[in-house]
Amino acid sequence: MSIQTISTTPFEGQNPGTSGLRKTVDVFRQPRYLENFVQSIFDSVEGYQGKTLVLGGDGRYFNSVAIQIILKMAAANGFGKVLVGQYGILSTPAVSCIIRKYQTFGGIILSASHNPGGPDGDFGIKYNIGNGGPAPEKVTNAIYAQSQVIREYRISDAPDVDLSEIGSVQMEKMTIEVIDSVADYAELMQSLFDFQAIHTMFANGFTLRFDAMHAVCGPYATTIMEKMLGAPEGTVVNAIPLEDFGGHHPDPNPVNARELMDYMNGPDAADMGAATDGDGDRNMIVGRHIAVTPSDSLAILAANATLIPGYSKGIVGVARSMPTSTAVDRVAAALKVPCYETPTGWKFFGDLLDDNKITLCGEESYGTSSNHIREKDGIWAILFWLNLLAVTGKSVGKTVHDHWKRYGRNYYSRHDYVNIDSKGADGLMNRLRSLLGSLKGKVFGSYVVEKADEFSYADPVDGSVSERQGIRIFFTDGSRIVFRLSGTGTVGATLRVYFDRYEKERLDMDMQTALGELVGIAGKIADIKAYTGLDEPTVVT
Ligand code: VG1
Ligand code: CO
Repeated sequence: MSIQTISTTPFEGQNPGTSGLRKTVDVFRQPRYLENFVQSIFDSVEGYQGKTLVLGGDGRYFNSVAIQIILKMAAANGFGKVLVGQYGILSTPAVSCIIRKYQTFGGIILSASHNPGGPDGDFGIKYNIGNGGPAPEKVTNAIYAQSQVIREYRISDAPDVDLSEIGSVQMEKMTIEVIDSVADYAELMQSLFDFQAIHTMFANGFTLRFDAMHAVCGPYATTIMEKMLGAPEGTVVNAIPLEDFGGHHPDPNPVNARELMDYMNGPDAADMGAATDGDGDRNMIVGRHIAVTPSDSLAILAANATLIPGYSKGIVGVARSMPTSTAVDRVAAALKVPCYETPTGWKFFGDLLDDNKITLCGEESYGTSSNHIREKDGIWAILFWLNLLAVTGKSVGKTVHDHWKRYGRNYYSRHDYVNIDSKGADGLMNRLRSLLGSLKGKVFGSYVVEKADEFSYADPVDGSVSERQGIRIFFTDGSRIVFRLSGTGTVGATLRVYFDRYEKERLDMDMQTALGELVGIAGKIADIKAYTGLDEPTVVT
């Protein structure tokens, strides 16, 4: 065994987006591509000599190849130890949990999350810091800068390590400890929720259908739901992680989790349906004939937090990403706790959680979590709902309707125009930017523009400013349209348009009917068809 120093030259575009570096497998498979990025991470952080790194991924294609390379590079760069999930499997929330529990230096997650996998799909890599959360922008900017001037990387020529057995092996001066992928995470869940109450609910015949979408949560959900909580075998479906997720987008929304939606709208619907994404940080909650919007889910969890053991003392504050609906704002106001509005992406919640400004946070993109870790957490959200239903005895549907009766309802939808031409997307945003000054007071049908701006965020903890985080048009009735470009795609550009309309009294309108006029206005103001070449959005959630 010896350590090699290999000369290299930079690759363009190794710029981490909303959540790590994501590219097609083809791009990642180029010689030196992964190595360059990993060395750039190590070169951008200080003080890791002799320290511990957590390493794992969602099991997608290229995961096992990448893990071996990263182990050899960690050994060559002087890490003392790597905690790696058995078979290289760790969900994103499990990595966050393990970093925090063992107070490691940081962690590397191999995943492109909800993006499709397989040889023709996407791959991704994300660095998390010692608080367990995604590296903040100052770190990701440094990694990118380093990737553009990199000259060499270090790697051991040790043979590949067998990751199928739990236990320790040595590589150079570094210890590699293969750990159970589920145990630490399951223990954390047990410390937050009333497992006994949920167990009793299942024993009394409550039914759950958990769709793991052939992604990382299969083993976690099977252990927690079926073994620990006594849900019947078969509760978890699509439970075996596959390298290509069975050819589907492992994205838990009503469009991509069609199978679950059909089941929950059919005659055999379970009491609750749930799904998680590629790396286990997203969740979707479904009741019989009702899908809970993620923005409502966050608001409902906040409103009921004191019913859950881990949050029985109440919450100190909440945060949501800017495009997320304002449903949680109303709950925060009623609880008299602050509500923070952050740019899209979990990395912006880290400081607020570390500084104890918030307890719960979430995004419209099917992400919710709390201060228990520093990532969004799919199984956590599902357990929160199960615990809530076990305590109240209500159905999912009644829980949602009761919430609307008390707080009013935010009709909410997101329209995605996927893989459009980048020039067109930039053109659309630039034109909107140029219109901002002239929109105020303009009348569109029954709507009047109250103000329009471009969101920028100053982190209240460290003062760092993130600009150009989305264009917002507010109307006098409190409705809102938001435009932003995705930072997780790998081909062309993706335009996201978010619609949010609040109604105090009219609680049972059809979603697309309630938002129809706003959708038309967005198309008109942004001239979406001309810039994207699309008559209709690609995905509506
Ligand atoms: C999307 C979502 C964002 C989420 C991010 C990562 O980003 O909108 O809310 O945090 O994905 O989620 P974008 O830039 O494409 O809109 V995950 O589960 O893919 O890591
Ligand atoms: Co994810």
